[in-house]
Amino acid sequence: MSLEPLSKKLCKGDHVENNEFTSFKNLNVVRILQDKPESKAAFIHGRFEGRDEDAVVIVEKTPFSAETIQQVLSSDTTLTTHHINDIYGTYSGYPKPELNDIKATIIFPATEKHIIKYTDQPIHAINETGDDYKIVTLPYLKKQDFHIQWVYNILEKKAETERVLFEDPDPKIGFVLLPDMKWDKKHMENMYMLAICHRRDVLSLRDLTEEHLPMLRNILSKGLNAIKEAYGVNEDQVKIYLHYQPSYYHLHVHFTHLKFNAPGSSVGKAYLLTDVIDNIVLMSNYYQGKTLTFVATEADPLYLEFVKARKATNHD
Ligand code: G7M
Repeated sequence: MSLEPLSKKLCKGDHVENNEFTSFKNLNVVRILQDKPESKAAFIHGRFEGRDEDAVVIVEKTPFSAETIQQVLSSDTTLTTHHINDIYGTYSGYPKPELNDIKATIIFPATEKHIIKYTDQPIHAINETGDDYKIVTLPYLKKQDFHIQWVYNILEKKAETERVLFEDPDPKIGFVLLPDMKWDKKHMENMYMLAICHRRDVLSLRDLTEEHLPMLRNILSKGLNAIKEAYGVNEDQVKIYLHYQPSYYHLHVHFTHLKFNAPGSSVGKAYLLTDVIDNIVLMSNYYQGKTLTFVATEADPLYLEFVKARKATNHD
């Protein structure tokens, strides 16, 4: 299969904007990693014809919008009948292509980790104590490459510059606020913004202490202000949280519309920023001692580290 990049293969250090596709031409589906009928999304492992690298493609049907619904419900949309019974009829409708868009996310080249991340698998809850973090999680994280190019591209204004909504450049308490790649910016009720801090030495919630309170409060208040000014969404309509475990170990905060049931916004993953601030005010080392429960897939290397560590302890 082949997706056709506009440019040649992206090289290390190349400008990221080059890795752009104009169609799905030549993309071969290797495997459907996950099919999610409830969110009308599918996660695909693909490969370009004549290329060795893997691709992960996520396709999602987009919601209807008030601006275009009249055009969808017009004579341009042809209908084929499924069933008619008295006053009830069901049909398949075929709106014009421009009204029938899908959101596509393309990760190319995709790593083994991406493929594992998007593969449907059994999941498990892990209760990670403060000691578990020091003995199992942190050594595992230290073996990983902490370099997160897409994050540094944003912070260094090499990518997504035009999407940045707000920036506080302060190196200690500053951050960049921009739309999460999951948000198409068309539907306000799916609003999904990301605040990425400028500091590079904070891996996750586990590292946070009272030293970080000024940064956390800054992200909370300036993030909410910027969202209200730009999108007219009030602070009491925004859910603000951190993920634990995150996918990327450089501290960032999620801002989503309260009406949006965003992936990863529920118990077992999301920690409200206001709770985080309060807990740290009560006890500076709260997140170094607290048992944190997270959910991991069976193929997640961190889950496997925990299985190994638990086995070793049981044998002691
Ligand atoms: O689980 P974690 O807290 O690490 O979430 C990371 C978030 O970053 C997710 O909501 C992703 O959708 C988002 N994200 C990931 N990438 C690779 C990008 C990107 O390149 N640009 C933007 N704007 N968001 C991203």
